[in-house]
Amino acid sequence: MKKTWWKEGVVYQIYPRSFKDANGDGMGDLRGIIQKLDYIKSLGVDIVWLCPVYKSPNDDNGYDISDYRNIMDEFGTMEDFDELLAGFKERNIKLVMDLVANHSSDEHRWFQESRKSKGNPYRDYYYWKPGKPEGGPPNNWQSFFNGPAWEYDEATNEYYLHLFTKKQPDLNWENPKVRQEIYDVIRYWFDKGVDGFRMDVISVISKQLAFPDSPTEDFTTLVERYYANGPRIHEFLREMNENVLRHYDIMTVGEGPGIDLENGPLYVGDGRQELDMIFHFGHMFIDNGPGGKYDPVPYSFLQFKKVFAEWDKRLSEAGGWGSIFLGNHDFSRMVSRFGDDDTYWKESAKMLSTLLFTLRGTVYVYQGDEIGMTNVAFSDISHYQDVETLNAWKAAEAAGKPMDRQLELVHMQSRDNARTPLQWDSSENAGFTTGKPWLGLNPNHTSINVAAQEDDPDSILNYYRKMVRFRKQHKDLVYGDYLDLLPDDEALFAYERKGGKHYLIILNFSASQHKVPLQNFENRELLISNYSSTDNSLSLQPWEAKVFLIN
Ligand code: ISL
Ligand code: CA
Repeated sequence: MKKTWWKEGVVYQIYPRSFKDANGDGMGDLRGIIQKLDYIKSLGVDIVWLCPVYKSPNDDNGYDISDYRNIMDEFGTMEDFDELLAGFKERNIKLVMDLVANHSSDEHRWFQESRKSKGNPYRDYYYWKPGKPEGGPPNNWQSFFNGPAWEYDEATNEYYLHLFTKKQPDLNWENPKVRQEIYDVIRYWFDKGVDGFRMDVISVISKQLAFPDSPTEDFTTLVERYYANGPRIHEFLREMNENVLRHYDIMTVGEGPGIDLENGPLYVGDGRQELDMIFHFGHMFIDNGPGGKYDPVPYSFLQFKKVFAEWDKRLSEAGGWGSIFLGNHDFSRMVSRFGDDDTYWKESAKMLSTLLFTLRGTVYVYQGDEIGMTNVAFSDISHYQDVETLNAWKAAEAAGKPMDRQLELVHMQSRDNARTPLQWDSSENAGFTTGKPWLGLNPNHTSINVAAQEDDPDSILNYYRKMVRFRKQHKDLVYGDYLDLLPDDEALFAYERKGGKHYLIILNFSASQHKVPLQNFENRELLISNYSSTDNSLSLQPWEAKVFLIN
């Protein structure tokens, strides 16, 4: 397997709005990140992925871009950006940006022109269609954030497509000019010295041009059958690769719903000349019901393990490379979701990080997870800001759903769980801002914060630091083969990693003690555990993690 910096590097994801506010307006900004460069370096990470910082009216927190070559007013200036980039370079940290190219903002100049007239040169930068003869939108597609995926525009008496909010019109990738515009944007940032892109919803950029009505309202089916993996997706990606990507030493990671075991390898397989990595949501959509995340089904631990085993197998067969993550700005907090954020908060947060750092693939750590930040439960919907959460709320109200239950679902699923400001210290605004935070802080910042963990050798923060170093010292944890040993165990996750060296990892996903039912690992040496007092045995305390070297 070919070795590269982006396979070995650990990525730290920054959601700038919630990271650190330098000017007291309550919103994180680039100068805030500059202030924390040494903190980021102290984690030992090699790569930072920065969520969108481009000019944006912020209908979806920067995922609606109105100018791809400028910085959002709230976040600072291009001078700030250049200083930040230089700060990363000085510290030998690569910077990966977010490319949101499935859609722009409706305030982008292209869209402003496009909507003016049917004959405007920018008209076919987007998808415009007349309504159905009997009235209403061109088809029954629904947007990711509830409601129809088409918005009527009076000026020209047509509808435009928006798979996300109506302020995020979908760009028409069929138009070669649009594709060249995007490649130019990519080149612009690479020429500045940026080291790669995470590509937002890249799985849906190629549309089914017949725009068929869907016979089912089931949203998951809609995405899988009609939105994702369109007919020209791989042609577009290959063209992008030929035009720009392959001319730079950079990394790419595509993301998107509808990427599964069958089509995943097509994005990243050896010789495909498309992307380096993708984020699939196999384990992240595990509790999504047919109606999506606000229609949840119970989460299955066996299925969770199976996702890792199957993806590892598929990708290695295809000569592709995986992305390992348990949370990001779109999901609830990993310790609340997969661990126990109450009694075994510390143990389970460390155990989950042990999983992250011992799987094959590039590891992505989401800001705040390194201190075990948890979900928040605001008492009232008025405290929430996320457009997905709010639209789902309105839809539930309109459908006459029980709203107590909906609030519980918001507590469980809202993207704002991951977006509350980073907890730097125990002071009133958690050291995040001197002003009023744009989104409420998690009240537990008085106990869960960076300052409290900085010098505590037993803290989650210092465990992350240790795991980052550990992974670097044991390259077989990056590249070695992966084998799940107990796929049917309801509480234990146990696997081997094998390269030149041989490792056994055993993880307890429960609050009871267990003896791991394995033989043939007699000659073992315990290298890491998340408990301070532990032994070489195969017994595990609640939420315990052990990593052994097998001789
Ligand atoms: O967030 C999800 C579930 O809650 C996903 O379905 C998500 O909408 C999808 O993965 C796309 O996410 C990305 O594009 C969106 C943006 O809102 C997200 O923040 C971004 O990560 C539209 O640009
Ligand atoms: Ca600010």
